[in-house]
Amino acid sequence: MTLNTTTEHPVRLVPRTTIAPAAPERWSVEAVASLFDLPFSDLIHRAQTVHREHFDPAEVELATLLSVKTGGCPEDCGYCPQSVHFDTGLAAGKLMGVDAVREAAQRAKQAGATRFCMGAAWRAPKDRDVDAVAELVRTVKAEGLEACATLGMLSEGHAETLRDAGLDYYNHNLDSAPDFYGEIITTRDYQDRLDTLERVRGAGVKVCCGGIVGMGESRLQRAALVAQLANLAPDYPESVPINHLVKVQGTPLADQPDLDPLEFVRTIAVARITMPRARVRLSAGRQQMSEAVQALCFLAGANSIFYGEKLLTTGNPDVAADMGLLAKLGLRPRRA
Ligand code: SAM
Ligand code: DTB
Ligand code: SF4
Repeated sequence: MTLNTTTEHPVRLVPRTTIAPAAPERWSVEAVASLFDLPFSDLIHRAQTVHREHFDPAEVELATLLSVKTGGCPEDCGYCPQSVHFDTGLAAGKLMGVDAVREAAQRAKQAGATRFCMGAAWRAPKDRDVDAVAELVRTVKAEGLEACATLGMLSEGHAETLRDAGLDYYNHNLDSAPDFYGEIITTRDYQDRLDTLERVRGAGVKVCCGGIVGMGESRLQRAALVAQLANLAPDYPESVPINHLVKVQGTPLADQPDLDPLEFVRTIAVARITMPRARVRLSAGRQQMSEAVQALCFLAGANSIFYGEKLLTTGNPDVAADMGLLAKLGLRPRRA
């Protein structure tokens, strides 16, 4: 068994024929599934080893979310409280203005965040929406924060407009394995998502792309999601949010049975191993998770969290609780 330190990914600790990609930079679903199937301690050891080769294991990125345009979305994503197809009691709003966004960014920075992500419940923004968000991006950048936006599908020129405003990352998730996707969303297809990701890459904006775990998918389908992410061309995303389904009353997934928390930890570890240089974000669902499970996620290679008491529309641990948890674990926030 050799530790390959010359090629960056994948780092191999086991013979290539057993658990390694089929070709350089390409992971087969079976190879990813084999990682999932490892004994837990072997999986965590391998993820830790990869993590420590590429990152300071004591450092965690703090990213704050703000819903700049809430609700009223025409898509039917089965997990989402913001879809018009489901009655979740959420009031739809208009795009927030520059002053309110500046205040939120200042508060996030004051609390220690280095990254600020703006989410909008659009299927696809119009040109004028993108121009308005570009102004919000400039506002966030002026406060000395990294800027990320997630606005739905982008059309020609949109990624360039956002890039020119200073956008660092565009978030657009694959959400699930291709063969599970149709059970969750019918109003846009997998290829639409891949097309938007290509536009983002093409404009030179960093890609933030991940998915949701716990929607009723099989382990093989979790492996297929990770393989899709790891195989994205020309490279895997710089930032990979792994969301745990937040069950919201009124959505079709409200009564989804709980996923074994260790399976969520495994997903984080497998993402870390297959995408060694990515920021792997322990994303939605932390409020419903024990501190022990979150600690396992950090051990498995997560090095970013959403920080601040709200995600987009649902709750997140408060700042004091997160600072307490990081201190308990000897972790420290990434500096700007
Ligand atoms: N409307 C845009 C889109 O879908 O591309 C951007 C905002 S959308 C809310 C961003 C992501 O949030 C989704 O792709 C999904 O991964 C995540 N998300 C939404 N609702 C969630 C839930 N209930 N639990 C976990 N993740 C969720
Ligand atoms: C991502 O992957 N997770 C964030 C962010 N990208 C935009 C959103 C999580 C939303 C959780 C449900 C809610 O609060 O509405
Ligand atoms: Fe709309 Fe995004 Fe929610 Fe889907 S996930 S319903 S696109 S806001």
